[in-house]
Amino acid sequence: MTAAQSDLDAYWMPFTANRDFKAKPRVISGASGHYYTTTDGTKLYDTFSGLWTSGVGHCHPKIVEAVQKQVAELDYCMSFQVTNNKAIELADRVTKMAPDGIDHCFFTNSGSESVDTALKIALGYHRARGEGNRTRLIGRERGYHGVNFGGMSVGGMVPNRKAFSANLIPGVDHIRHTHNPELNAFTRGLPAHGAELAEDLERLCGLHDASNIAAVIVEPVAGSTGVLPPPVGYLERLREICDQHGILLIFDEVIAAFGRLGTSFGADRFGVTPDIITCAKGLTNGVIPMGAVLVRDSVYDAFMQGPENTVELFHGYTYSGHPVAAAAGLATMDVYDEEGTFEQSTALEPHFEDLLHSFADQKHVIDVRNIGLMGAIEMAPRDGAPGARGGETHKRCFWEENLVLRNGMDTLQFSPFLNSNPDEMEQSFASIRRVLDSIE
Ligand code: PXG
Ligand code: PLP
Repeated sequence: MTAAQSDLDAYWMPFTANRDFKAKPRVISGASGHYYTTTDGTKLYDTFSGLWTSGVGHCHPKIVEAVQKQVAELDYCMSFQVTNNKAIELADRVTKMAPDGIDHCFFTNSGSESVDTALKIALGYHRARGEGNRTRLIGRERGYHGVNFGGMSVGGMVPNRKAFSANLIPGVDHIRHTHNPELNAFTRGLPAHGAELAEDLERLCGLHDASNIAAVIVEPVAGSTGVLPPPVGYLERLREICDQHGILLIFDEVIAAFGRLGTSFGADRFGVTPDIITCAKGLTNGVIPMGAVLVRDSVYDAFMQGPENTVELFHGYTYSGHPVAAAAGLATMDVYDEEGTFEQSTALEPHFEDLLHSFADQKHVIDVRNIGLMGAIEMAPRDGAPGARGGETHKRCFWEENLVLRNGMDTLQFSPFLNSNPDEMEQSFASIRRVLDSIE
């Protein structure tokens, strides 16, 4: 091992081929705006805004300043029985941005925690209303809801579930995913075909009796499994079926919230309001970890019964509503407002869409899909080596083009900055084309 490699050895990297990375490491030690800097001083353009996370760019001065000020003013305070001014302010601010009727906010530290919190709230809600038999949770194939036991169980990513199969939580079913390349390949925006897949929820209501089902959780646009926008009419139909049967609808907006679709929430873009929204990432621009669960008044009110001196929900984290994270969140919301970030995102969408679809006739490309500033270019897998073509593209972009590009197997995924410079975005796609031109 070289010195650099042995230094890395202690660190077990998440969702990474550790040995492969450590055999030839290149480590990021700085960032500014739309670029990272590595320990050897190389600048890398970030095509994925962190992991769909840093929408207004890295080290935004306004957020940095707010964090520096807060950490010197109130670094931490107990989150149970007492609270802090910044958490209160951020809950108020975010619920005012949320769709009408969603007026309460529970803080977590990540998307995974938000999802597990939302599932527990759904179960507690039905129990508080005397429908404690509603315990079944419904997810969707190809969904990603984080890595904690609840989120993994309602999730539908096979590699994430495979090793833990016997220990997934019981009482979970999945509706079918909506990806249908035979009918919808190369769609710009929402696919025309597939609204009828929402009827799969009716099938599960028939199988279990709807009176046993607590909640359905879906990403409005499936992100991690390669950007799958919902078919026209699909989310509306899910909402109708949930209303008909008293089932809570949860939108997992860890990616979709805060401007990624040009709106405050994915719910706004699609005109469908769920009962619960989970978010994280763009809540603080990734600067300090934080997530949130936003709930309808009727959900919150169901808990607010009984003696007033009793705890209504036996759930919470040491760091729920952390003051430094909340200060980062408040500064992030200021940036969104002052810089018109969501309008910037909306304005970039057509250009981003054209750039993506200019790859439609590139060698190996079998589908291109996009909505908002979420996009995917899917390549055919190599015979007997699924993922190899995507992995090689990622690596060559990293080393030859100084570009951080995300691939999920053979699908290249894109999450440009909400305030991207169009020229830089174009140059990044030119780099990717150079690499794809020479990939077998
Ligand atoms: N729900 C959704 C919809 C997500 O996208 C999570 C939950 C979990 O959040 P945390 O903060 O616990 O990671 C996510 C996270 C990718 C990628 O490459 C996506 C996520 C995380 C890492 C990679 O698409 N999404
Ligand atoms: N494990 C132990 C032993 C703890 O004391 C706590 C919190 O007090 C936890 C886990 C949970 O940690 P957190 O609240 O940061 O999620």
